[in-house]
Amino acid sequence: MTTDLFSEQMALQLKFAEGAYWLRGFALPEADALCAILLQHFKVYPPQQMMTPMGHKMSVRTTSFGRFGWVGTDKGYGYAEHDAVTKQRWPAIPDLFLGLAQRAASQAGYANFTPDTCLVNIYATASKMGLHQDKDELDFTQPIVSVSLGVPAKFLFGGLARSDHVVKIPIVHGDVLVWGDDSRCFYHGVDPIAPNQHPALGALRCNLTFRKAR
Ligand code: MD3
Ligand code: FE
Repeated sequence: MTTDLFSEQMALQLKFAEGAYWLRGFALPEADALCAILLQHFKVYPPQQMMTPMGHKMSVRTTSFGRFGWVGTDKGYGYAEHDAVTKQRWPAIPDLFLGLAQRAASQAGYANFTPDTCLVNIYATASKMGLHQDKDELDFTQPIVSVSLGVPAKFLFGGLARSDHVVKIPIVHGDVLVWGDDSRCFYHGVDPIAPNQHPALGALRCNLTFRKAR
């Protein structure tokens, strides 16, 4: 019975900019399993504080799945096939993750989403991400799918210019956002995470972003 109620809620879908969709609770049916896989993954592929292009250490920690992962050291940054610290390749994107990302993309109207990377950003209390654009991928016709798990966050969403008006959207555990078309290269960021507790992830927020890098 509860599952039926959940399916009703899952239908809540908001288009909040051209090409951008907020699928509230879309990942809730898989959320516990996603968290369990992530916690295992962290033991073998430890999340690292990457360097920004400007040489600053990020407050967020990052690890990856897929053929490509994100690397940011003082020697350079971008998508790579090996981790800069451990020299390992990353494991394949789990089918559960891939299926979820593709269903979210197709729900938002992007039929042939073929991500080759899943970046995992881990936010502790006070971690944040400054306003930036995601422009290191080759094919901007492919959307970006973001899955939020753990404690809530305020997502910052601007426009194509850094000076464009920024709106804040409250993102919770299980929310999925899809960005493509006109919004694909919009400025975005995350406000500092407020102290909070989540049953599966404690004080953490984990964000999965699925992209086609190459
Ligand atoms: C809006 N991560 O890793 S994901 C990132 O919550 C990043 O960890 C944030 O921004 C996080 O680069 C936000 C959602 C996201 C991703 C790409 C976008 C939002 C976007 C591209 C255009 C507009
Ligand atoms: Fe980004």
